[in-house]
Amino acid sequence: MVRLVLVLGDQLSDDLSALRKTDKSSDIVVMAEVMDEATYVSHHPKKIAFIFAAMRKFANRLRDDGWTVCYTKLDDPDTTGSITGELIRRASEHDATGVVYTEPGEWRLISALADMPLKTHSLPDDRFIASHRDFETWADGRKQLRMEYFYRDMRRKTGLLMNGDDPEGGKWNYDHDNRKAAPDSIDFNGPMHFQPDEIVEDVLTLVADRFGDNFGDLHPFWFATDQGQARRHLTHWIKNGLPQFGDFQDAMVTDQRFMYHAIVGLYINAGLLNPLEVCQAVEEAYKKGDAPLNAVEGFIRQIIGWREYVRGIYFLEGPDYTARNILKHDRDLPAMYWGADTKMKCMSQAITQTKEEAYAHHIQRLMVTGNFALLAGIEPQQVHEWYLAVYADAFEWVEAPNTIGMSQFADGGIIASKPYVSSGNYIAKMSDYCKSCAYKVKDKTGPDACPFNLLYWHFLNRHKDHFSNNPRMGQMYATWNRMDQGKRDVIIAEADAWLGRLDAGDKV
Ligand code: FAD
Ligand code: DLZ
Ligand code: SF4
Repeated sequence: MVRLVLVLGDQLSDDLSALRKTDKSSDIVVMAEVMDEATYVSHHPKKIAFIFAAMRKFANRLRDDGWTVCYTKLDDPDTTGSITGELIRRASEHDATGVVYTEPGEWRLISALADMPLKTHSLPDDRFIASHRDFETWADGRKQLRMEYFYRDMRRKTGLLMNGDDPEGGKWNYDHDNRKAAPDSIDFNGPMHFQPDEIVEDVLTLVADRFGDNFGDLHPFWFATDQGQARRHLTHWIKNGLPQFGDFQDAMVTDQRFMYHAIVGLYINAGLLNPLEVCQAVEEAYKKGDAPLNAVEGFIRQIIGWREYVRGIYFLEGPDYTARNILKHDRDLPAMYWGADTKMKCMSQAITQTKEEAYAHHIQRLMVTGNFALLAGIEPQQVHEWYLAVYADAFEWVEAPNTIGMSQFADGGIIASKPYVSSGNYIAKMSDYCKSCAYKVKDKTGPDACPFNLLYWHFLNRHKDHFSNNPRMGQMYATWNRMDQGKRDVIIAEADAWLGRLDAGDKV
């Protein structure tokens, strides 16, 4: 009696539930590079190469461990082109009785697998700390699903940074220490780079051939593609980046793509690193006195707090979540997101590094490209597709709540209690971008006015019915209402004119 064991491109973990619950002496692992997965959005070539290379190496690792692995390469002449097609083909080849799999991180695949004409057994993805049941129980009966309270439960559950029932240092959250402005220099030289080996080179040739026209640079390719490399990178970052991670977590500096960030999202999400083990290694650095509490707590909160929380929201809210558009935004995503020239220094920095590295850090995603899309009224589904395509760490369970919810407020405030919008002031405070921008951040109106300044008021004005009673936005509306009518009219007219130039495809 043979069962097939599906391992997806973001399930590359030794302790995957589907591998734990099956038998390597009789069952067969199925892994498949397929066009359906490689094209549901126009993924960045580096992301496709990362996943295919890591899949090939993980398949070899399983074979070394005694598994039989049926692996489909993208250019296999017999491929059906989809995960379900490959399972059906392999089932008939091996006379298999059914398929065991760990639940995928996307509703699309969950329903495709459930609809297959094969006997299926779906197991929970217990690489996460909170199960669906845990999250539902926590959410049940709460008026607001605020991450901070969920996070405290995760601290208690994992014991991370706990002294008995109390948080280490006496406080749960040290975020107020983590908002320092851009430093003059950075003494961390970024993520560890790995020289492509033969397996990676083969994948790079394939990806260049098949996906060379997608947005994004394939070369230089330096990502880790197996667990050993990912762990070496983590150790390198804990030693050299973690100590200052907290202080400059929100800062942005021209041409400094990585700042003190960990660049571990892609490795954790694909399964090469285990999230709890990453947090334990970081806690260990604190215990040894190698990293301060604000950095360590801030990092652990991102993983056991935000990462678990957004997954909980994705599964709680259901498959229609990605279609939400409470603010009825309908502008097309401007060409600058796909690399067209822009005069806005902050946007060009975030988008250029996205193109070159398949990476931008959180504040670039939230307060530059996300903030701009929200202020300009871009359709959230186009914004969602963009984020899902361009980042190496993007999988729908984590990307959609961050984009649709946190960044675009399209879910009506399930994740964010107020929209993450700001004028150019925030970017000027947290970065050095404005110093060399063609626009002037101090100009509120006029030919050189920073577009974020114009669009900020345009957003508040056009959505006043929605937000003016939000207690967290009272101050913003009070400032707007205090302005004399003539000034407000000029701002709105200039913002409309600027958006007109954006829509016309002018370089703005
Ligand atoms: P660090 O800044 O070093 O943080 C450490 C880790 O914490 C990350 O690797 C990640 O695992 C976790 N983390 C931090 N913030 C979040 C968050 N808000 N949600 C979930 N996990 C978090 N993260 C993704 O993993 N995939 C995505 O597709 C994704 N899309 C995003 C889209 C938007 C619009 C925004 C605003 C944020 C998005 N994030 C996403 C969250 C965050 O920006 C990335 O996790 C982070 O930038 C990854 O870089 P890093 O590994 O250097 O993280
Ligand atoms: C993202 C991705 C890509 C580009 N290609 C594959 C693939 O060919 N085969 C595969 O098993 N997985 C791939 N993935 C990851 C899946 O899209 C991911 O498992 C689902 O979106 C669920 O998170
Ligand atoms: Fe961005 Fe405005 Fe600053 Fe230019 S002036 S970098 S557009 S915030």
